[in-house]
Amino acid sequence: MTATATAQPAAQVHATTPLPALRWSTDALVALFELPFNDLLFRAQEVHREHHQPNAVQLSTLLSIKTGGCSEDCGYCSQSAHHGEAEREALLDVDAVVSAAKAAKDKGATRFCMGAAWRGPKDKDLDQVAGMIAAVKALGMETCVTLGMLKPGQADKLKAAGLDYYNHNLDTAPEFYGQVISTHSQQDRFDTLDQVRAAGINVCCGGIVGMGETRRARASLLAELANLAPPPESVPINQLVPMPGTPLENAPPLDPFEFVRTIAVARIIMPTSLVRLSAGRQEMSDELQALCFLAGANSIFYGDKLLTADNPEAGRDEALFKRLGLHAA
Ligand code: SAM
Ligand code: DTB
Ligand code: SF4
Repeated sequence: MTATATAQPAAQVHATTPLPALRWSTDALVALFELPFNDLLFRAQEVHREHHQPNAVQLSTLLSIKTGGCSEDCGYCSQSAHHGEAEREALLDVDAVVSAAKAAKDKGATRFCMGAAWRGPKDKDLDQVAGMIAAVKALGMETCVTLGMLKPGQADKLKAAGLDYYNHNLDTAPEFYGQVISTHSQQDRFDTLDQVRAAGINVCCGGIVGMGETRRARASLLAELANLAPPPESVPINQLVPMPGTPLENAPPLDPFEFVRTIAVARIIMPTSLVRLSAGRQEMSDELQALCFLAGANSIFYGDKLLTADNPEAGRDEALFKRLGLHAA
Protein backbone atom coordinates (compact mmCIF):
# COMPACT_ATOMS: atom_id res chain seq x y z
CA MET A 1 0.00 0.00 0.00
CA THR A 2 1.32 3.46 -0.82
CA ALA A 3 0.60 6.04 1.83
CA THR A 4 0.51 9.60 0.58
CA ALA A 5 0.15 12.74 2.62
CA THR A 6 -0.96 15.92 0.97
CA ALA A 7 -1.75 19.40 2.17
CA GLN A 8 -5.36 20.34 1.54
CA PRO A 9 -6.74 23.82 0.80
CA ALA A 10 -7.62 25.76 3.92
CA ALA A 11 -11.16 25.94 5.20
CA GLN A 12 -10.25 28.03 8.23
CA VAL A 13 -6.93 29.10 9.70
CA HIS A 14 -6.28 30.37 13.20
CA ALA A 15 -4.30 33.52 13.99
CA THR A 16 -4.22 36.80 12.27
CA THR A 17 -1.64 36.37 9.53
CA PRO A 18 -3.00 35.58 6.08
CA LEU A 19 -0.64 32.93 4.81
CA PRO A 20 -0.66 30.26 2.12
CA ALA A 21 -3.87 28.31 2.22
CA LEU A 22 -2.37 24.97 3.12
CA ARG A 23 -4.10 22.76 5.58
CA TRP A 24 -3.04 19.32 6.72
CA SER A 25 -5.83 16.82 7.12
CA THR A 26 -5.83 14.29 9.96
CA ASP A 27 -6.19 11.52 7.36
CA ALA A 28 -3.01 12.63 5.61
CA LEU A 29 -1.13 12.54 8.91
CA VAL A 30 -2.52 9.14 9.88
CA ALA A 31 -1.12 7.95 6.53
CA LEU A 32 2.30 9.28 7.55
CA PHE A 33 2.05 7.55 10.95
CA GLU A 34 1.25 4.30 9.14
CA LEU A 35 4.37 4.32 6.96
CA PRO A 36 6.92 1.61 7.70
CA PHE A 37 9.13 2.97 10.50
CA ASN A 38 12.27 3.20 8.35
CA ASP A 39 10.44 4.99 5.53
CA LEU A 40 8.97 7.51 7.96
CA LEU A 41 12.33 8.20 9.59
CA PHE A 42 14.03 8.51 6.20
CA ARG A 43 11.50 11.13 5.10
CA ALA A 44 11.87 12.99 8.38
CA GLN A 45 15.68 13.00 8.00
CA GLU A 46 15.39 14.32 4.46
CA VAL A 47 13.21 17.21 5.62
CA HIS A 48 15.41 17.79 8.65
CA ARG A 49 18.62 18.03 6.60
CA GLU A 50 17.02 20.37 4.09
CA HIS A 51 16.16 22.90 6.79
CA HIS A 52 18.49 22.42 9.77
CA GLN A 53 22.04 21.59 10.76
CA PRO A 54 21.79 17.81 11.12
CA ASN A 55 23.70 17.48 14.40
CA ALA A 56 22.78 20.68 16.22
CA VAL A 57 20.41 20.65 19.19
CA GLN A 58 19.11 23.81 20.86
CA LEU A 59 19.14 23.87 24.68
CA SER A 60 16.33 25.50 26.70
CA THR A 61 16.27 25.56 30.49
CA LEU A 62 13.03 25.70 32.47
CA LEU A 63 12.29 27.35 35.77
CA SER A 64 9.02 27.20 37.66
CA ILE A 65 8.55 30.79 38.83
CA LYS A 66 5.23 30.08 40.59
CA THR A 67 4.38 26.53 41.58
CA GLY A 68 1.16 24.69 42.37
CA GLY A 69 -2.31 25.79 43.45
CA CYS A 70 -3.59 26.31 39.90
CA SER A 71 -7.36 26.70 39.44
CA GLU A 72 -7.36 24.53 36.29
CA ASP A 73 -8.04 20.78 36.32
CA CYS A 74 -5.66 19.54 33.59
CA GLY A 75 -5.63 15.79 34.21
CA TYR A 76 -1.89 15.41 33.75
CA CYS A 77 -0.71 18.25 35.96
CA SER A 78 0.85 18.02 39.41
CA GLN A 79 0.18 21.73 39.91
CA SER A 80 -3.61 21.67 39.68
CA ALA A 81 -5.38 22.62 42.94
CA HIS A 82 -7.95 19.92 42.04
CA HIS A 83 -5.57 16.98 42.36
CA GLY A 84 -1.93 18.10 42.20
CA GLU A 85 0.55 17.15 44.89
CA ALA A 86 3.30 19.63 43.95
CA GLU A 87 4.42 21.80 46.83
CA ARG A 88 3.05 25.31 46.41
CA GLU A 89 5.45 28.20 46.05
CA ALA A 90 4.69 31.91 45.57
CA LEU A 91 6.00 33.94 42.64
CA LEU A 92 9.80 34.06 42.84
CA ASP A 93 11.62 37.34 43.10
CA VAL A 94 13.67 38.68 40.20
CA ASP A 95 17.04 37.96 41.85
CA ALA A 96 16.28 34.25 42.24
CA VAL A 97 15.23 34.06 38.60
CA VAL A 98 18.33 35.86 37.36
CA SER A 99 20.68 33.60 39.28
CA ALA A 100 18.96 30.50 37.84
CA ALA A 101 19.18 32.00 34.35
CA LYS A 102 22.88 32.79 34.77
CA ALA A 103 23.57 29.22 35.89
CA ALA A 104 21.64 27.90 32.87
CA LYS A 105 23.59 30.17 30.51
CA ASP A 106 26.91 29.03 32.03
CA LYS A 107 25.89 25.43 31.32
CA GLY A 108 25.17 26.23 27.68
CA ALA A 109 21.43 26.95 27.50
CA THR A 110 20.47 29.65 25.00
CA ARG A 111 16.83 30.01 25.98
CA PHE A 112 15.37 30.45 29.46
CA CYS A 113 11.73 29.43 29.93
CA MET A 114 9.79 30.61 32.95
CA GLY A 115 6.58 28.76 33.82
CA ALA A 116 3.78 29.76 36.18
CA ALA A 117 0.91 27.61 37.45
CA TRP A 118 -1.82 30.09 36.62
CA ARG A 119 -5.03 29.99 34.62
CA GLY A 120 -3.69 33.36 33.53
CA PRO A 121 -1.67 36.21 35.05
CA LYS A 122 -3.14 39.08 37.05
CA ASP A 123 -1.89 42.47 35.87
CA LYS A 124 0.14 42.91 39.06
CA ASP A 125 1.87 39.55 38.48
CA LEU A 126 2.49 40.40 34.87
CA ASP A 127 4.46 43.50 35.88
CA GLN A 128 6.70 41.35 38.07
CA VAL A 129 7.18 38.82 35.25
CA ALA A 130 8.00 41.68 32.86
CA GLY A 131 10.88 42.57 35.20
CA MET A 132 12.13 38.97 35.04
CA ILE A 133 11.97 38.94 31.25
CA ALA A 134 13.95 42.18 30.96
CA ALA A 135 16.59 40.91 33.40
CA VAL A 136 17.01 37.54 31.64
CA LYS A 137 17.11 39.22 28.24
CA ALA A 138 19.89 41.48 29.56
CA LEU A 139 21.99 38.33 30.12
CA GLY A 140 21.89 37.75 26.38
CA MET A 141 19.52 34.77 26.52
CA GLU A 142 16.34 34.17 24.55
CA THR A 143 13.33 34.55 26.82
CA CYS A 144 10.22 32.40 27.00
CA VAL A 145 7.32 32.42 29.45
CA THR A 146 4.29 30.21 29.91
CA LEU A 147 1.71 31.90 32.12
CA GLY A 148 -1.62 30.51 30.91
CA MET A 149 -4.36 32.48 29.16
CA LEU A 150 -3.72 36.14 28.38
CA LYS A 151 -6.18 39.01 28.56
CA PRO A 152 -6.19 41.72 25.88
CA GLY A 153 -3.16 43.99 26.23
CA GLN A 154 -1.07 41.54 28.27
CA ALA A 155 0.84 40.15 25.30
CA ASP A 156 1.86 43.67 24.30
CA LYS A 157 3.28 44.26 27.78
CA LEU A 158 5.29 41.05 27.51
CA LYS A 159 6.58 42.04 24.09
CA ALA A 160 7.62 45.46 25.43
CA ALA A 161 9.57 43.73 28.22
CA GLY A 162 11.62 41.88 25.60
CA LEU A 163 9.82 38.51 25.40
CA ASP A 164 10.95 36.32 22.50
CA TYR A 165 8.63 33.29 22.88
CA TYR A 166 5.33 32.53 24.57
CA ASN A 167 4.64 28.86 25.31
CA HIS A 168 0.99 27.86 25.21
CA ASN A 169 0.26 24.29 24.19
CA LEU A 170 -2.80 22.91 22.41
CA ASP A 171 -1.96 19.84 24.48
CA THR A 172 -4.18 17.24 22.83
CA ALA A 173 -6.62 16.64 20.00
CA PRO A 174 -9.82 18.72 20.07
CA GLU A 175 -11.91 15.54 20.30
CA PHE A 176 -9.96 14.36 23.38
CA TYR A 177 -9.51 17.74 25.09
CA GLY A 178 -12.72 17.61 27.16
CA GLN A 179 -11.74 14.22 28.61
CA VAL A 180 -8.56 15.72 30.05
CA ILE A 181 -9.47 19.33 30.95
CA SER A 182 -12.86 20.80 31.89
CA THR A 183 -12.00 24.27 33.24
CA HIS A 184 -11.09 25.80 29.89
CA SER A 185 -11.56 24.91 26.26
CA GLN A 186 -9.14 24.47 23.42
CA GLN A 187 -10.72 27.53 21.81
CA ASP A 188 -9.46 29.54 24.81
CA ARG A 189 -5.97 28.34 23.93
CA PHE A 190 -6.35 29.47 20.30
CA ASP A 191 -7.53 32.88 21.49
CA THR A 192 -4.37 33.38 23.56
CA LEU A 193 -2.19 32.16 20.69
CA ASP A 194 -3.82 34.77 18.45
CA GLN A 195 -2.95 37.51 20.92
CA VAL A 196 0.64 36.30 21.17
CA ARG A 197 0.99 36.36 17.38
CA ALA A 198 -0.66 39.75 17.06
CA ALA A 199 1.85 41.17 19.57
CA GLY A 200 4.73 39.94 17.40
CA ILE A 201 5.96 37.30 19.88
CA ASN A 202 7.21 33.95 18.59
CA VAL A 203 4.91 31.03 19.36
CA CYS A 204 6.01 27.91 21.24
CA CYS A 205 3.13 25.47 21.01
CA GLY A 206 2.95 21.69 21.22
CA GLY A 207 1.28 19.00 23.24
CA ILE A 208 1.43 15.83 25.28
CA VAL A 209 1.24 12.26 24.07
CA GLY A 210 0.80 9.10 26.09
CA MET A 211 -2.44 10.13 27.81
CA GLY A 212 -4.37 7.15 26.41
CA GLU A 213 -5.27 8.97 23.20
CA THR A 214 -5.52 7.15 19.89
CA ARG A 215 -3.04 7.44 17.04
CA ARG A 216 -5.68 9.36 15.14
CA ALA A 217 -5.88 11.84 18.04
CA ARG A 218 -2.11 12.31 17.89
CA ALA A 219 -2.42 12.99 14.17
CA SER A 220 -5.28 15.39 14.82
CA LEU A 221 -3.24 17.38 17.38
CA LEU A 222 -0.29 17.60 14.97
CA ALA A 223 -2.61 18.78 12.18
CA GLU A 224 -3.90 21.57 14.42
CA LEU A 225 -0.35 22.65 15.22
CA ALA A 226 0.81 22.61 11.60
CA ASN A 227 -2.34 24.45 10.48
CA LEU A 228 -1.66 27.40 12.73
CA ALA A 229 -0.77 30.19 10.35
CA PRO A 230 2.16 30.42 10.53
CA PRO A 231 3.07 27.19 12.36
CA PRO A 232 4.70 27.60 15.79
CA GLU A 233 8.40 28.47 15.73
CA SER A 234 8.92 25.92 18.55
CA VAL A 235 6.97 22.71 19.00
CA PRO A 236 7.43 20.93 22.34
CA ILE A 237 6.41 17.29 22.18
CA ASN A 238 5.90 16.08 25.73
CA GLN A 239 5.54 12.47 26.74
CA LEU A 240 3.20 12.26 29.72
CA VAL A 241 5.10 12.10 32.99
CA PRO A 242 2.57 10.26 35.17
CA MET A 243 2.39 12.41 38.31
CA PRO A 244 1.14 10.96 41.61
CA GLY A 245 -2.42 11.89 42.50
CA THR A 246 -3.40 13.05 39.02
CA PRO A 247 -6.24 11.40 37.06
CA LEU A 248 -3.64 10.27 34.50
CA GLU A 249 -1.32 8.73 37.06
CA ASN A 250 -2.02 5.25 35.68
CA ALA A 251 -2.29 6.02 31.97
CA PRO A 252 -1.03 3.08 29.89
CA PRO A 253 2.53 3.73 28.68
CA LEU A 254 2.93 4.66 25.02
CA ASP A 255 4.86 2.38 22.68
CA PRO A 256 8.25 4.15 22.41
CA PHE A 257 8.25 3.74 18.61
CA GLU A 258 4.94 5.59 18.49
CA PHE A 259 6.58 8.47 20.32
CA VAL A 260 9.37 8.51 17.71
CA ARG A 261 6.75 8.44 14.94
CA THR A 262 5.06 11.47 16.52
CA ILE A 263 8.35 13.40 16.40
CA ALA A 264 8.95 12.34 12.78
CA VAL A 265 5.50 13.46 11.63
CA ALA A 266 5.94 16.78 13.43
CA ARG A 267 9.27 17.28 11.66
CA ILE A 268 7.83 16.51 8.22
CA ILE A 269 4.82 18.81 8.50
CA MET A 270 6.58 21.67 10.34
CA PRO A 271 9.89 21.65 8.46
CA THR A 272 11.36 24.91 9.74
CA SER A 273 10.20 24.71 13.37
CA LEU A 274 12.33 23.65 16.29
CA VAL A 275 10.85 20.34 17.43
CA ARG A 276 11.61 19.89 21.12
CA LEU A 277 11.97 16.52 22.76
CA SER A 278 10.36 17.75 25.98
CA ALA A 279 8.91 16.16 29.12
CA GLY A 280 9.51 12.45 29.63
CA ARG A 281 13.22 12.27 28.69
CA GLN A 282 14.20 11.15 32.18
CA GLU A 283 12.16 7.99 31.60
CA MET A 284 13.67 7.40 28.11
CA SER A 285 16.72 5.32 27.30
CA ASP A 286 19.63 6.91 25.45
CA GLU A 287 18.73 4.74 22.45
CA LEU A 288 15.16 6.05 22.35
CA GLN A 289 16.38 9.65 22.56
CA ALA A 290 18.82 8.94 19.71
CA LEU A 291 15.89 7.76 17.58
CA CYS A 292 14.04 10.97 18.43
CA PHE A 293 17.01 13.04 17.20
CA LEU A 294 17.12 10.90 14.06
CA ALA A 295 13.40 11.61 13.60
CA GLY A 296 14.10 15.34 13.61
CA ALA A 297 14.01 16.55 17.20
CA ASN A 298 16.46 19.44 17.46
CA SER A 299 15.82 20.96 20.85
CA ILE A 300 15.62 19.70 24.44
CA PHE A 301 14.89 20.93 27.93
CA TYR A 302 18.27 20.96 29.60
CA GLY A 303 18.80 20.91 33.36
CA ASP A 304 17.84 18.47 36.06
CA LYS A 305 14.29 19.75 36.61
CA LEU A 306 11.35 20.50 34.34
CA LEU A 307 8.70 22.40 36.36
CA THR A 308 8.01 19.85 39.08
CA ALA A 309 9.22 16.63 37.41
CA ASP A 310 12.76 15.37 37.04
CA ASN A 311 14.76 15.80 33.85
CA PRO A 312 18.15 14.22 33.04
CA GLU A 313 21.20 15.71 34.78
CA ALA A 314 23.31 17.90 32.50
CA GLY A 315 26.12 15.34 32.72
CA ARG A 316 23.95 12.59 31.24
CA ASP A 317 23.02 14.85 28.32
CA GLU A 318 26.64 15.87 27.76
CA ALA A 319 27.66 12.22 27.64
CA LEU A 320 24.82 11.38 25.25
CA PHE A 321 25.68 14.28 22.92
CA LYS A 322 29.32 13.12 22.88
CA ARG A 323 28.37 9.54 22.02
CA LEU A 324 26.07 10.73 19.23
CA GLY A 325 28.31 13.51 17.88
CA LEU A 326 25.64 16.10 18.61
CA HIS A 327 26.47 19.65 19.59
CA ALA A 328 24.57 22.49 21.25
CA ALA A 329 23.13 24.88 18.68
N1 SAM B 1 -0.28 27.00 33.33
C1 SAM B 1 0.26 27.23 32.06
C2 SAM B 1 -0.42 26.43 30.98
O1 SAM B 1 -1.05 25.43 31.28
O2 SAM B 1 -0.26 26.82 29.82
C3 SAM B 1 1.76 26.98 31.99
C4 SAM B 1 2.36 25.81 32.72
S1 SAM B 1 1.84 24.19 32.16
C5 SAM B 1 2.55 23.15 33.40
C6 SAM B 1 2.80 23.95 30.67
C7 SAM B 1 2.66 22.65 29.93
O3 SAM B 1 3.32 21.61 30.63
C8 SAM B 1 1.29 22.10 29.69
O4 SAM B 1 0.63 22.73 28.63
C9 SAM B 1 1.58 20.65 29.36
O5 SAM B 1 1.77 20.48 27.98
C10 SAM B 1 2.90 20.38 30.08
N2 SAM B 1 2.75 19.39 31.17
C11 SAM B 1 2.21 19.62 32.38
N3 SAM B 1 2.23 18.49 33.13
C12 SAM B 1 2.79 17.53 32.35
C13 SAM B 1 3.07 16.15 32.58
N4 SAM B 1 2.79 15.53 33.72
N5 SAM B 1 3.67 15.45 31.57
C14 SAM B 1 3.97 16.07 30.40
N6 SAM B 1 3.71 17.37 30.15
C15 SAM B 1 3.13 18.09 31.11
C1 DTB C 1 6.20 22.29 27.63
O1 DTB C 1 5.61 21.96 26.58
N1 DTB C 1 6.73 21.43 28.49
C2 DTB C 1 7.28 22.11 29.62
C3 DTB C 1 7.14 23.59 29.22
N2 DTB C 1 6.37 23.52 28.02
C4 DTB C 1 6.60 24.56 30.18
C5 DTB C 1 6.67 21.71 30.91
C6 DTB C 1 6.73 20.21 31.16
C7 DTB C 1 6.16 19.94 32.50
C8 DTB C 1 6.36 18.52 32.91
C9 DTB C 1 5.78 18.18 34.22
C10 DTB C 1 6.30 18.94 35.39
O2 DTB C 1 7.49 19.29 35.46
O3 DTB C 1 5.51 19.16 36.32
FE1 SF4 D 1 -2.63 24.93 35.64
FE2 SF4 D 1 -1.08 24.83 33.47
FE3 SF4 D 1 -1.13 22.77 35.22
FE4 SF4 D 1 -3.26 23.23 33.68
S1 SF4 D 1 -1.19 22.63 32.97
S2 SF4 D 1 -3.28 22.79 35.88
S3 SF4 D 1 -3.24 25.46 33.55
S4 SF4 D 1 -0.38 24.80 35.60
